[in-house]
Amino acid sequence: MHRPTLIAAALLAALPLALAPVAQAEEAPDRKVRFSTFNASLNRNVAGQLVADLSTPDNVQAQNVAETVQRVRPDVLLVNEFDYAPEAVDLFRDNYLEVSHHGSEPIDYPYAYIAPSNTGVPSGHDLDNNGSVGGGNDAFGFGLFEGQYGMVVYSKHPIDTDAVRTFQTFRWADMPGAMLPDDPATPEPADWYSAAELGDVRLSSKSHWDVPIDVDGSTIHFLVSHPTPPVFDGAEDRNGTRNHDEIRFWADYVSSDAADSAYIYDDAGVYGGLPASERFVIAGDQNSDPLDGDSVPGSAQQLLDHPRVNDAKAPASVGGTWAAELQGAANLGHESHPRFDTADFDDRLCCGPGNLRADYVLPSTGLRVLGSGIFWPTEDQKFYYLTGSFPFVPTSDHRQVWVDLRP
Ligand SMILES: [Ca+2]
Ligand SMILES: [Ca+2]
Ligand SMILES: [Ca+2]
Ligand SMILES: [Ca+2]
Repeated sequence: MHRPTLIAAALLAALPLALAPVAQAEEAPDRKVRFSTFNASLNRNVAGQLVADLSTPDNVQAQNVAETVQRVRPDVLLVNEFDYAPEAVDLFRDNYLEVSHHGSEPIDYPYAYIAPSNTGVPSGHDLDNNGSVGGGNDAFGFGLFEGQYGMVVYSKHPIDTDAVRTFQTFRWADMPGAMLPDDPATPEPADWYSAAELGDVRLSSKSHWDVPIDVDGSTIHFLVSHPTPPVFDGAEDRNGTRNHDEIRFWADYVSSDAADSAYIYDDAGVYGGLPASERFVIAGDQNSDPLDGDSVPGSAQQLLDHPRVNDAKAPASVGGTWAAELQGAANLGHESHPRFDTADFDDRLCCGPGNLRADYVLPSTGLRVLGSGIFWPTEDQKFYYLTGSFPFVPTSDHRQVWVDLRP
């Protein structure tokens, strides 16, 4: 209906002023594909609530999520924190994405992919060692019900669904040199989990998916996940170590040395990683800032410093710097520059890590980066009502992140 030039002009007019120069300087009228990740907080407290909320067009938070996506207008999008419910995929399209909000242009995604998540799936073990079995902490991934905090991919380009690989059931202990947590109360190393538990414990707190996207006739592998936050545990750091290894999974998967990924098997039992000839984009809330927060040191660097990953034009925003200065407290002790922050967390020194770079879109070195950005307006910019400032959270505590590539 619209020529690309008109869409680009409308987009530039719609973007906050501070973000526009990124797109303006880099925008090419043809041959551009925008990959994006957004932890949208479309999780709910009980099973079925997300479907109920999306069954009408009236949920204000879902409207805000959809409008954010419409303002950023990615071609390929990962949504983290979207409770697993296949019917919710269409409901979000029909009642929110394909509807105008505050004058936004509706957006169509003809293709989508969703699959089950480890969250809330009972493991049958006492994984948090509190003396009883059951509840979110003893599930294969933390969740109050099956599929809470899941994820979904939307795309304007065809998804090769038959070639998708999922790694939901891959066992943590099958990763060579896994950073298995240690019970500090016993002399034996790496013994937080019993041998029986390690026979079942899965690496992925949600799932890891390799989703091949057909962009103008050639494939880009969209490698998506949502590693556990490295907190909500004890001295054994079972979540910190798991976060590290969930990130490591993709580092091994894309290694140009096939020996590094030979141990990996998918849910269909097929072994091996991504051939070195393939192009990819790693995306998702990795729950790990390179320098700040509670990660095991070096966790994010496994990807940022990877020889096959290009982070040279890292997404940034003016709003991240503005928010860190306004909110102060924990942010004052941070080492990462706040323009790279993607999440507006609790800043109080008692209670939270402050703002972090948590959400990443990381292309392979074979893809040319045309531009990138983070949707984080300052208070005087047009779309501030979509992001707010902690503790005012109208949409999500995370910001949408994108990278533009020459396919
Ligand atoms: Ca327990
Ligand atoms: Ca021990
Ligand atoms: Ca904050
Ligand atoms: Ca920060």
